[in-house]
Amino acid sequence: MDTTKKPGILSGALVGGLLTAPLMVVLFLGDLIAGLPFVPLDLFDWLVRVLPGGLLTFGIDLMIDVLTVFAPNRVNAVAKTAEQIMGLALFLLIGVVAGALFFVIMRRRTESPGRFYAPGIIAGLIVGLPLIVISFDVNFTATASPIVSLIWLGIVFAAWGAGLNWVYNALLNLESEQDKATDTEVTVLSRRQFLVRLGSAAATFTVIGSGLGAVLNASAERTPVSPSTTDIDLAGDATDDAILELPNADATVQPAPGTRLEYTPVEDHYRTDISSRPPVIDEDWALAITGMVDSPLELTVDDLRNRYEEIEEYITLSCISNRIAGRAIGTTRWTGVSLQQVLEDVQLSPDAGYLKISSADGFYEYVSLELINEDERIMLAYEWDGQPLTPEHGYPLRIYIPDHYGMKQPKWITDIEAVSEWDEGYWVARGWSRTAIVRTTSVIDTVAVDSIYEENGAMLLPIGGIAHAGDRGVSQVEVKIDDGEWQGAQLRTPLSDLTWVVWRYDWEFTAGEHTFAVRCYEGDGTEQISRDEGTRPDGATGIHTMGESVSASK
Ligand SMILES: Nc1nc2c(c(=O)[nH]1)N[C@H]1C(S)=C(S)[C@@H](COP(=O)(O)O)O[C@H]1N2
Ligand SMILES: [Mo]
Repeated sequence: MDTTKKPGILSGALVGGLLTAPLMVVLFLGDLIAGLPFVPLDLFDWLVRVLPGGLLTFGIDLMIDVLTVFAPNRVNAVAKTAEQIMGLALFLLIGVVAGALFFVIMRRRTESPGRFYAPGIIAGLIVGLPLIVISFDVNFTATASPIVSLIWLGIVFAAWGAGLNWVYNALLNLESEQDKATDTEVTVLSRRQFLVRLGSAAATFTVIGSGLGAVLNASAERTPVSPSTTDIDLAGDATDDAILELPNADATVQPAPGTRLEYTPVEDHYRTDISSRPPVIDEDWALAITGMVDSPLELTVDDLRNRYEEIEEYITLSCISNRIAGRAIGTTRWTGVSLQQVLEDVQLSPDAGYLKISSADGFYEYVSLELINEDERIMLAYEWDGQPLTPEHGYPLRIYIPDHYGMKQPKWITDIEAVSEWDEGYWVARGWSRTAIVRTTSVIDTVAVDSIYEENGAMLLPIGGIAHAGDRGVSQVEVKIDDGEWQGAQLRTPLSDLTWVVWRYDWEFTAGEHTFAVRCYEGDGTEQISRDEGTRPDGATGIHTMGESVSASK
């Protein structure tokens, strides 16, 4: 038969794509129903781990830029979804390329296609094998046993390859039947008809399957999630009683309308993870403290609660990749125990210099014992906002280290190992700061043009936001309007000396287009860095400015 009439590279690409969509649905359902690995997200997570830090940062920055254009106020919320979509798209692309290659190779074959789809099954396994290896490497969410997962993935990829083979054969047979008819137009049409039918079957399966998945997912999510039973009403319509719960309830300075919430609801707290989904934690989880210690320990959360004094602190956590005025910063109440106390019980060897803290998702970081010995606030935390940590935020245990960016503070801790030598932690190895000390920044959240008010005959425009300097405190915030002088703002009593500070400045305004700028000083009077610096490697610095048009009518 004339090879030009055999199905070619484009049909292969199309068929590859059409079969990969249902393949993803099958994998997704396997995950939901039986805790089997969901390879597309594993593929993405694997890339995140192996890409060089610079390239990865470039990619993340690009994504944040794009999201900032489309969803400026919800960048963090949307970012995870965007990552997941990229994982699916990449997986689909692999299917398309594999389909194209398969058809190209099959065209070259001279023997007639067999009935058992051996070439397809082999192709499916060739594509599947590296993906299975990757999945086993980075998947921390599958609960099925590895052997079951292996068999499942082998079968699914083989079936996908057999499907490719089946479609190839079918297209080829259509061709030869049409050869007898000698009417080329009919030939083209029926091949097209076949592909259209295949496409609608694939689409139907994909839609129904993902619909089913969505339903299963929703019912699965509803059950275990603990409602936030906090009695602090964060929406602002709290009863007076509830407001008294916060330690700065008697603060006289109120946030300017439009300032971000001083106490971040856990569900709105930013997330930065190396995985698309939180790792699944073993039911018999216990923290293991090992290495250069005389008496290694295994501690459950209950052990921690019962054996050590509980400490509680209002804390602002921020990500080193948070941009000036970004939302990758949040404040909540942390509960746990002092790491110093716990370490007393393991009898560290005098030669131990660092703790290597490892997590259920493969993340790890080194903390120096010198730092731990001088700071009793360093906390193994099991609660946020008075509730056990959520799966996203590190259940069952995470560490808090004052004055450091989040990248130094593992969530989902499984092991603490005392070691003699320092080594690079997960993000340090990828080019980020070795020390990751929080940099001092201030942000304008609002120029409240809708809340202009009159006081003593003057019309005042509230301007406000936050300033943050790790545990060094904020002593002063200043605002500059257009080319005016820097003016002192009012500082609201913070929730603690480990949180951001809410500031406001009530400006006797003039109508028109204005530019607003803010800067702050640390507790000891050190001025914040005003030079613009990007997030990598040490965290962003610079003066935040904002333009706003103010009209006199309001
Ligand atoms: N195990 C683990 N811990 C981790 C991370 C992670 O990916 N895995 N991300 C770190 C980073 S970069 C930050 S900023 C904080 C974010 O904590 P959050 O997601 O609870 O806000 O967790 C840190 N701890
Ligand atoms: Mo981070």
